[in-house]
Amino acid sequence: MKVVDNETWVMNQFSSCDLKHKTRTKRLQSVASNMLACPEKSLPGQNTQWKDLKAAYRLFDRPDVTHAAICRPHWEKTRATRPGRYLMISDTTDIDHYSHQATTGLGMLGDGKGRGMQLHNCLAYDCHNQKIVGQAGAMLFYRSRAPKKESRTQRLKRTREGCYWGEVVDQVGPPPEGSQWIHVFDRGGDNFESFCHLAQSGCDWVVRAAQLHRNVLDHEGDTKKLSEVVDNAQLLGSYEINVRSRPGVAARTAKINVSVATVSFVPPAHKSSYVKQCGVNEIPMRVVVVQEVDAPKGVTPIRWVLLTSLPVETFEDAWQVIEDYEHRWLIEEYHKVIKSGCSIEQHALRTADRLEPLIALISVIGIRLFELKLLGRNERETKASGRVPSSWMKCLTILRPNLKAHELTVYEFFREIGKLGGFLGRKSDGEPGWQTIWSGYQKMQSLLVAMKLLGQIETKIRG
Ligand SMILES: [Mn+2]
Repeated sequence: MKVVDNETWVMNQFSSCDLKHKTRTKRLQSVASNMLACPEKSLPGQNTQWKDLKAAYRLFDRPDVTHAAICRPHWEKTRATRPGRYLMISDTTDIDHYSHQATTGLGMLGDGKGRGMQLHNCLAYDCHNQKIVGQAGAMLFYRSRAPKKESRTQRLKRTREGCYWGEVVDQVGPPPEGSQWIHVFDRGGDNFESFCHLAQSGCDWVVRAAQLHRNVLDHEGDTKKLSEVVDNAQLLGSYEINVRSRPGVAARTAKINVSVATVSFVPPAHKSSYVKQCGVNEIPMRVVVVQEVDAPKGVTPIRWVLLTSLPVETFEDAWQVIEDYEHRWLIEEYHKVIKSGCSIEQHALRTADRLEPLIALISVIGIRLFELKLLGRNERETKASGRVPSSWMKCLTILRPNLKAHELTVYEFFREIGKLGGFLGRKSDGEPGWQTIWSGYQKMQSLLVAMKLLGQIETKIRG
């Protein structure tokens, strides 16, 4: 896959956004380009001309410019996967706008002191090519305070956060012919309703169990607590991992047992209205148990209980499920990109309605930045020239005249970008960190802007 330059990328992502007026789509593209040039800045820092800034504010103020309208073309592109195996990794993150007291329409965060909204994202990952495909779906929601004396029926009627996991599964939809999509959820997504959506989605899943006290049917059809099934799961094999030290806990080599069981989930005694009407009564799945044995005294042993629709017969099968779950770091990293890389929480707009489309734009821009970050890691053989935009290559040649830029691999190219941001690149330094690649990318972007301006001045003088 070729890395396109920023302008082409912005065109590909946003030119087909339906904002009910062509000039708005054009404006969105220029706001996006300005954002990509310095993603960590605020809107006034990105749109330095007053007329551009005003136009950006006006854009986000239009009722037709919504979160979904901006993201939809990107989502559709992401969902058109080529045949292969893909992970659909979801998670919720808090967008905290506590520091902007003037913004209205925000919800509650954490213990009720924070103000902001929740962003639930689904990220598509191509297992074979080891790369991010894009965002496959997302939803924004506002947490409301539960009424003081809430009855069970009231609680079941109120839209709860657990619902969004399933709703985003529906939004993402079924995979195209030849593609296998595997939804990956952490414990936040473990509720019966989510599994109803998953079972009907045409997708597979790997979900970390949160509710071990729930009743399930074991392989003989007897009702048991999930925790009992976990304790009696069949051992498939074991492995050892090195666990790094944490404050108060020494580093150790942990011995991990991997076991498996077959269960069926059944509806809980108190059903939400969705569960009542969806008609799902039994959801068969496998339980993969990752359990540390002989942990030292005072140390909480590692334990993951993973629920999956994937077939698990052998240790290798179980290993695959564990590996799929371990890819969750990608969504956590993506949330870091949009929060610290794109300063999503620093944007001060007057109402939540205007923040929503801005968050949409940042979410898509964040995919681009995240892709660039991961790209270098996996391409240690391919030559960078022909893969990265020629303007980037030119930039590096100007900034590092002694470097044979055209002989670099993609991996080396991004290491050099990291060096522009202060990465030393000695043997002991490992891989350049997020912040250094970032600041190197910034330097390259400012040089690109300068080169473009210089070109315009030259044409003017010649003309
Ligand atoms: Mn989570």
